[in-house]
Amino acid sequence: MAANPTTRVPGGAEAARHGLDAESLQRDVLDNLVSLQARYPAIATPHDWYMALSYSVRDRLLLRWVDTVQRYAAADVRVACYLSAEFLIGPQLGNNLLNLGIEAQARAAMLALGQDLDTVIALEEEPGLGNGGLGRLAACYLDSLATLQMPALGYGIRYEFGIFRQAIRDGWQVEETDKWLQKGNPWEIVRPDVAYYVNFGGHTQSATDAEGRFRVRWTAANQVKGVACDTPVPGYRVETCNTLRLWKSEAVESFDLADFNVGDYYGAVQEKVISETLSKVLYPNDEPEMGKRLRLAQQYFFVSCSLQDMLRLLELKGEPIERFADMFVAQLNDTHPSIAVAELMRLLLDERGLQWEQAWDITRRTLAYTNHTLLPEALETWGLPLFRSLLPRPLEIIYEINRRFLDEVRQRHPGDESRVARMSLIDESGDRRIRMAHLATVGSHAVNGVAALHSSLLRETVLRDFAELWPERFHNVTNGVTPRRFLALCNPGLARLLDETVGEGWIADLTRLRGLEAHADDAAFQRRWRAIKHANKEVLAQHIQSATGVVVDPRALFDIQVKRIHEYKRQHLNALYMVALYQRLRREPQLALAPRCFVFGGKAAPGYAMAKLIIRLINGIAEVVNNDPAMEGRLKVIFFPNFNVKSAHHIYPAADLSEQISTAGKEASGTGNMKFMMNGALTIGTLDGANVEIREEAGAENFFLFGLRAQDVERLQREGYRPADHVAAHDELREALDLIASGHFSRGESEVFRPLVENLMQWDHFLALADYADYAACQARVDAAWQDPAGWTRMSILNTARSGKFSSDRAIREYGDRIWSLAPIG
Ligand code: C3B
Repeated sequence: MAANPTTRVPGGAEAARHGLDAESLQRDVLDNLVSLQARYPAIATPHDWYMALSYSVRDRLLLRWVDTVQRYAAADVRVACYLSAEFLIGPQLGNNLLNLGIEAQARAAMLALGQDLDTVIALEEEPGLGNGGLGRLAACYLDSLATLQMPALGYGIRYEFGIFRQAIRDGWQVEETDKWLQKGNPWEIVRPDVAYYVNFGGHTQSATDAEGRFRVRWTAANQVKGVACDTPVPGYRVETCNTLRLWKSEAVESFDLADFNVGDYYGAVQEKVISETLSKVLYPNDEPEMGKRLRLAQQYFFVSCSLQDMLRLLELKGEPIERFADMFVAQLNDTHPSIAVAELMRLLLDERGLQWEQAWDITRRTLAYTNHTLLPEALETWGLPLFRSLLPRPLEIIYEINRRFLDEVRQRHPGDESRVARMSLIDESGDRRIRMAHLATVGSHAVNGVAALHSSLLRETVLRDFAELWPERFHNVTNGVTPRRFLALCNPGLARLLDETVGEGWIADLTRLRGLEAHADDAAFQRRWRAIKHANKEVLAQHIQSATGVVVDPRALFDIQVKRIHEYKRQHLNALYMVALYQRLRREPQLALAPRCFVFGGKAAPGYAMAKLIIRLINGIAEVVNNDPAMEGRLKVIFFPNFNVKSAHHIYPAADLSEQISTAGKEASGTGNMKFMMNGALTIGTLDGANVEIREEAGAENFFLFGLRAQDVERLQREGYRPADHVAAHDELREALDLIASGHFSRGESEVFRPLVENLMQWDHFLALADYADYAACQARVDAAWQDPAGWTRMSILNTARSGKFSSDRAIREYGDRIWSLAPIG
């Protein structure tokens, strides 16, 4: 990990102006403090120092950035465009210092200026431009693409307000606006000259053009301008610096003027307000009924800008339109950008005058689709009236795609009209809706799931008919996470030990961690391993205390579940177990159970009442347990507010136990599970998502497995599941539910948790009660294993050692080989 500045100075000129040594950095920070922040050191605020340092780091990225863009423009290479409505990139400064290899120099420079680097880094606002797993995955992939020196661009939306900030009041989640841009964003470069217009509403007309060709003209009711806002994405210790290009919406000036000239000043202002609202706010997921129209407008807006940008880049390369798919591949991150199928067709047909067959061939060769969920409520569909009123021309194109596609289905399966209805891009069963997953599948040359189990379930269930029709198009690419941010950056203590033990190469080749296996039983090595974990737990304990006021003991087993709050993820299963444990300890104070600290973190969608009630329950349990003197030194319960990338940096390295307890078949992959594993946590989990592969890699003996399998879940639900039977059969479970229902955890108000308890007793859609007994038994095995420190440490070391597969570098190589036909050009 030691910095090696000499290999990273691209040229003498840069070396002179923006040297990577501490002295040049120090000089630039001072310069920037004055010239950009208009401050001198004596009166500079900590934030001024943050800005001055960040600009100095950005300057050091610029030459690489400009150079990379030039290389891509000149080379005859395919560029991967990652289209995603979310990029949860997390704080940039620390990561950019790491990737440039100048952390030590920056530390020295800041010290010479009387500033502490860690304090300055901690000031950065989190760019929360995503909800959770899907958005963070996109950010990890950008890091790997740059590190592997693959030509790539990220395309998304520059939300003015990212995911809400979560505060906890009286145990309830309260949402606060995320004003991440309030103090400016030093990483962003706005490019007013890179801008496109996007149509909304209005009507279409068909006519024959001068050459006698059939053309459609879309007369829009409204146009919005998208302006490019770029963020540099430097690879780890390489010259490549890719681009994340996010679109900000603006009103179209000429529209305003036209209205203004006819005297409709307020109308003009109104247009402007609507246009500027488009990229205002990120939609929290799991909210089926909210903000529909604006959400669809956002999707079309960023997709159209991105595709127009790709067409412009093709022209800059001097390539003809026929070569579009040779020069670009666009990965659709879930269905959110799936309107790209219709929009690319529209641009090729209406704007470039191509014939249908040729346009369709280009479109299909360009696009590829990643599915991230099988949950029916999360599969996007849009009602026809809404779609038509906003996007009349894309809708016509979708109809025509569907007509041709269904002809193909009918030819293959004559007379099978129920298959035709199942596969149609339009769901005609109720009010007619467009099925975006079908649109994405039909318009792509490759479709993939995000873990082996998920990809097979995808082929067997949601996209079964499509997998039958085009088996060769279906792939699996198991997710991965970047070891730069989620190991090297967030766990520097462990990173140093890894450097020393297996050499520094692990950061760019995570499979080298296998070299740790030889040390798994070495007592001295184990002691160092435990000391590092302990130090990380002390750091987390401090953060916990300042966030919640609760003091926790780092010697306890840190049992952590951090992720979005959702019934399928089953935080309530964990909560039931805590209540049972609490009862046991109250009843039998002598029980030889290891002290445990349960930590939860995660946001609930603002409109998801049950998820918010689960947060309230965890906080209710925390309040009772943490204030009960009999639980002192035995049990602590923490809800860590506002879990985000920034706080994740302290959480993963401090975990002993990683809770991955979703109902089998429901979690597509999970990526938090991988971050915990890398940092030496053991997993308690179901056979769901990537847990299956984590267990395979770690070895069954180093993983705490429990619960129903996906096929059991399916059978149980098919045959009629009766949750009450499980409660009747398990005293401890019944008592836990009774205690919750009694108001014990809601300050005596027995009404508060009634909806949760009743829902479990009657429906329990995610089989928490069916899995309870096995989960509790598995937790007892965890307890026993923890009481043997040498055995536990061995398992912890082996988990880190065998986490190599879960690097996003491996995942990106697979996308490159199997889906994009894309090689590094480093
Ligand atoms: C998530 C899934 O829920 C996770 O299992 C998966 O690991 C990640 O995507 C990344 O693939 N997901 C999400 O965060 N948001 C969605 N809308 C759908 C899936």
